[in-house]
Amino acid sequence: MSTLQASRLREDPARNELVSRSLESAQQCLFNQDYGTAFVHYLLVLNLAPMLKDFARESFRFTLFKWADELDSVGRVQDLFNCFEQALELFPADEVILNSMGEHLFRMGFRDEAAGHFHKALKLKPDYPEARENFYRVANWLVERWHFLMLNDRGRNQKYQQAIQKAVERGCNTVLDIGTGTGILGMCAKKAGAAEVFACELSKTMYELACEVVTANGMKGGINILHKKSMDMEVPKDIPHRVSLVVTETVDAGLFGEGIIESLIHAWHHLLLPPQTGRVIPAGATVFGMAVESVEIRRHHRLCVSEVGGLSLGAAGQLHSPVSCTADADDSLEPYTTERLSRIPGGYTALTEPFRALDIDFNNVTELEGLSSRETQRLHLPVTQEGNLDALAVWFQLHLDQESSLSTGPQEDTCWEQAIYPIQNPNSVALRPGDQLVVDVSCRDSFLRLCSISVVRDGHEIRLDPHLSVDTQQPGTNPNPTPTASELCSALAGLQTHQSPPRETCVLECSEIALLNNRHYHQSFNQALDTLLTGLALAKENSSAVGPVNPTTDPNDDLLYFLDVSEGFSLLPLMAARHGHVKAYSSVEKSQHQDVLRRLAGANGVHERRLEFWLNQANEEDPAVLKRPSREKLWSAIVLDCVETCGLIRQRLMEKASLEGGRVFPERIVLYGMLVESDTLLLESAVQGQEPTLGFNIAPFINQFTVPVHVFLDFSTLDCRHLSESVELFVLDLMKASANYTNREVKVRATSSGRVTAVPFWYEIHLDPEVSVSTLSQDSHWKQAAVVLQPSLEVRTGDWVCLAVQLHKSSISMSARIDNEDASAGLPAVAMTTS
Ligand code: 44T
Repeated sequence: MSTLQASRLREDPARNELVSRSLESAQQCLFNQDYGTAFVHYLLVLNLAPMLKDFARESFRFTLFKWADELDSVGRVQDLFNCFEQALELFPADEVILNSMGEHLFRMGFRDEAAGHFHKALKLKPDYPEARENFYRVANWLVERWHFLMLNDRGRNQKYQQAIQKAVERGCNTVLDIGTGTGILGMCAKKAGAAEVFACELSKTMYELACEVVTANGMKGGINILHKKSMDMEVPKDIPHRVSLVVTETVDAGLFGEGIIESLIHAWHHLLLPPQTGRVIPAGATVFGMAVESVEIRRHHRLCVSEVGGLSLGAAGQLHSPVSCTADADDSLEPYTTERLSRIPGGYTALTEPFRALDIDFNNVTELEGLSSRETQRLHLPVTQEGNLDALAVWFQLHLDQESSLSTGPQEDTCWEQAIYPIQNPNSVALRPGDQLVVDVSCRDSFLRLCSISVVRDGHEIRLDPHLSVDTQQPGTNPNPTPTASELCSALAGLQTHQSPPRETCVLECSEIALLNNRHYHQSFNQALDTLLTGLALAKENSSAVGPVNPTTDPNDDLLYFLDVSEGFSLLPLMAARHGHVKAYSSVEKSQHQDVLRRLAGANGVHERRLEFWLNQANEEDPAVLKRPSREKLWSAIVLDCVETCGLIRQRLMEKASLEGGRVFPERIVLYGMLVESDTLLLESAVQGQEPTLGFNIAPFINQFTVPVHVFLDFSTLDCRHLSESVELFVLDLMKASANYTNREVKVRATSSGRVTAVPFWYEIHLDPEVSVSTLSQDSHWKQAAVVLQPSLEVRTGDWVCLAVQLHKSSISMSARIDNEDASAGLPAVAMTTS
């Protein structure tokens, strides 16, 4: 304590007494690990004597974090956040506290709020690596990546601008931009000369961005931006009077997913002038669909294998992805997912011509209101191409006005993805020319729903989902009652249906389904497990042969303990348990998923005692401590899932790797990368100057949310030029977690001239010295990631590029420079720094 502080304290003896006693108590409690009491004492001290803040900051933070962990572990969420709020009242600009609160928020699923905290922490201290890493992980939620794509799509921006300009010139003088994003359409209206422009945006981050952007473009007074959902707006509270033009692009790949129908119905009733005087851009839309074959869609949405890793999957029941569009009324699953078909790995085949699924006029409120009560429309689509029915793909044309429209189709060169309605029949549906595919189109709870009902072949109609209660008899088809599925199955060679009674169904994530479908992955694990378990069993036999024999020993004594700490559904414990003399611990949490594993255990001859779900046993006092097998001191083997589906190393991997144990699976992962030139990656990560955004200054604002690592990349279909061979970038030894280096410089030779804009990377996962799996393989459930270099680097053929790779905790960063010196040896020079 400084003498100044000491002298100030002296001014009020009673208060000083209280402060110093409380401080002492705080320190004592801290020493006794009574963090709750220590925290209260610190709060008192710092509120009474703010001049002690600097002195006590470190211990206060430490106390807070410890206490928060305790509150967290007993589920006292509200208390936890109250503590953080009290702490932030005392230290509003403390980046460490902000970051830590962000981490708690994130873990509890409050991603937007978490991101806000990381962003604040980073603004306070731009070189704070923890906050930076955290921010990069969540920036995607705050400002979704499609904003960059849409803003970079000059064609789209220009079409909207022209339509808006025409409308304003024809007398639409008051404008509301619904879902303004960065404010671009509102600015178009203002620039076109609209007298009054209003804009609303429901996301807080986007609203704040729009305000910054509009100010920077000198339109602060000209556009009134509200942080509101349009449906919560009223005249005159939010806008003084009704407007003559609503502009909006609140549409997703499936057109209705952002709620455009509800927003427009509300706007027509409350915010817009009556039709003729009032109008909407876009004026309407036409939705198209098409049946497709795609291996990539198939392997992510339904189980395509009956056996993996020596396990028969017959007893698994019906497993499907969380994306499902059935005729069931109370179907709460997402009806579609999205893909950019032009870039889908493995390509796709169109099995029908594109068909018109729906037309909608946004300027007709009766039509909008009638949409959800429109009768289901049944379409008969001629099959034009032989192939497996894997999905219906949907896109649309947005009619901005009479003359101009935008298309989101698979053939167009746009930023748009298509909506994908996967088929989840347990058996494949082989279509051939001459067949008719029967599809129902309806519009329920604001989603367009497309459902493949049946296939008509040679006058017979065969249902794709035999549990449907709808009557499939159609004019023009066989007038006889629908034959049973099995009759038709034998009659219609090649077209199979599911014949068994309803089975247990269970939903898995798309990546979990793709993993189950990955034979090679499971085979590799099986091989490595075999080697390991045989080796361990032999070693055990040898040691017990020399030791004293104890006849009372528990038979469990000679078991090998196998722990799988993978997140998500995993068959590995079951595969291990099948090897005899193994007790396997699975980290699968959901009871439905545990049931599937239990059924599979039963059907594959694994005794139920040999498979346990360790997360069930976490004890009350300390849920984080895993109950170890009582006899055995160590795990014989621990399995880690090192790489997340998105292509990043799993967070806290090294902490998991240092669990006491014998063998760690995998033992080593090797990171590979390649220099590439890819404009696509640039367009997806940052707005490229003012040119695409019609001269408006938007880039510097939204680009604050640029992240240097692009995830969920498909390197196999990325539009890019390879500027080098692939090169080993980093090795992570999981058996010796502490021995890893954190920085490495790798030299790589440019094989072509060009501009290095990115370094895509992937992993070779070494299970043992002989067996490895690559996250780049065709049937992998992993995607890849790429570091986008800022700025990019010009190279000429033969140049040596020095890549400095850094691994901080589990996040990778890279920088590149040309380094043509010392390359004479011909071998890549490598420098490493250990942690
Ligand atoms: N993504 C397209 C969907 N909003 C576009 O908060 C295409 C996805 C996409 N604000 C790859 C490529 C693409 N009142 O900021 C959002 C949203 C806001 C509203 C106020 C309302 N009623 C709403 C409704 C939405 O509007 C903004 C635009 S939504 C556009 C969605 C490039 N993946």
